[in-house]
Amino acid sequence: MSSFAPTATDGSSGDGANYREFDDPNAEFFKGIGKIPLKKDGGAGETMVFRTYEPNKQVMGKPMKDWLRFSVCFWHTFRGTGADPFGFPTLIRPWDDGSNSMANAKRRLRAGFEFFSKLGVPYWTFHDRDIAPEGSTLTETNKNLDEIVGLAQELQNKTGVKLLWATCNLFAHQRYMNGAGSNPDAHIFAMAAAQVKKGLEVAKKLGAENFVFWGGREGYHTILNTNVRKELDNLATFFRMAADYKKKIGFTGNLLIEPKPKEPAKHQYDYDAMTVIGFLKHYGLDKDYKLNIEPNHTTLAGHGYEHDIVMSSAFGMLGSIDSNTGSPDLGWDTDQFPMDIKNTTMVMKTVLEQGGIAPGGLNFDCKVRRESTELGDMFISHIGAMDSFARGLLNAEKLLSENVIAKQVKERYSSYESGIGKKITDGQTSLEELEKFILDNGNPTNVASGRQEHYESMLNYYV
Ligand code: XLS
Ligand code: NI
Ligand code: NI
Repeated sequence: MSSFAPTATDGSSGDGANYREFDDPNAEFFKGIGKIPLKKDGGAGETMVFRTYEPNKQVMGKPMKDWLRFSVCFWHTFRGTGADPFGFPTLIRPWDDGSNSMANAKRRLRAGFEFFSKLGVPYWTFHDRDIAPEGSTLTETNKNLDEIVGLAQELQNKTGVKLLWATCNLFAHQRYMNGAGSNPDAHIFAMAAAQVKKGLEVAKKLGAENFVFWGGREGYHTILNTNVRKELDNLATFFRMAADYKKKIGFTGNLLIEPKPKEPAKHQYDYDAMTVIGFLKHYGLDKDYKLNIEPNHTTLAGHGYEHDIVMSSAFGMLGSIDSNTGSPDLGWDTDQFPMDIKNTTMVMKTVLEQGGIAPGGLNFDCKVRRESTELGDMFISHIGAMDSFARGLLNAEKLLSENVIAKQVKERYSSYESGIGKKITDGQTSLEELEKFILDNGNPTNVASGRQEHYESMLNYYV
């Protein structure tokens, strides 16, 4: 979220370009890059073309684009600077003067919409504070936001790019260092609530199809100073008010919670999918919220890449996906572009099995590496990830339509389809009856092989 860029004072961005030329509403930001074409036979060296993603190709009765519903996130791609705790920004964009001015915010937004259009994604996502600078009072902040939202509306209408989801940044400002909806101070809780109220209004105005809550600092660093039950009760109140206000203003998008186990907080309350589902059910919020799953968070929680996608889908709670990946050898949220076809195949298998992800989508909550400094890298990264998901989709289509794996999984559970197994499935038995079953039928002897390697080999057949 850092906007840690050098502030130019002379209107130049350091590479000869003058950022003021981008104040012109007709300025072109990505000169020399046109609409990204499909070129299946370009060879390995051509990475500025789609090899597999064909938005209108029919897959299981729907165009590819309807299964994938790609989205670009504004925070990484237009606010990321490559700065890290050890070094200065490396991603210096010619239109960005590094300032927090409204003029800079407008240039970034125009650059964003040109990028979305040339890439050919149907959606974008943002945090309130990504797009407009915070003022010194809530009134001033909301005024800034309204002005930029007006421009966003204009650009959405002009390009046809839609808003997959909006969210509030309730973690970057110093006031939120101890949390937002779980903050020990009621004044800060109120500030976060006011921010979410405005966020929902903005989401409605821009036709957002969802609204996301990621609880970056909803958690604790030491249990010694923390009343966990109080914080969780308050957090539930926070979510309940948001659901009520959504209904009150007639915002029809889905509300989504994005689990993450840690970073920045040591322990985050929204640890993983099952934790969030349990929380929502405990507080009676499960009809009002679904989940936005980010696989890099899933792996940080110590699970396999697709685990939270599968778990939330199994409970009808998979609302959207922040399709990125971590680095298995680094223990933090590296937010890399998903390039592993096995991972994308597993994700798309679940998406196909549940009949689609709408009104959610695949949002690229990903950032180019600090060392990928060219403007072209912004495209190549997204194109590569879109093609990876397109391939995953085609693999999953084949896997599901051949029905080999599903048939074998079904067979593995077939003992629950009749006799005592059917009674278990229907919840129509008891410990006494099952004891009698064992006494009559003897101990189980034919313990079947789990055949893990067989299943792994079958998956490899499709990848
Ligand atoms: C951070 C999260 C964040 C959310 C939106 O780790 O992934 O980017 O998606 O607040
Ligand atoms: Ni995310
Ligand atoms: Ni993340």
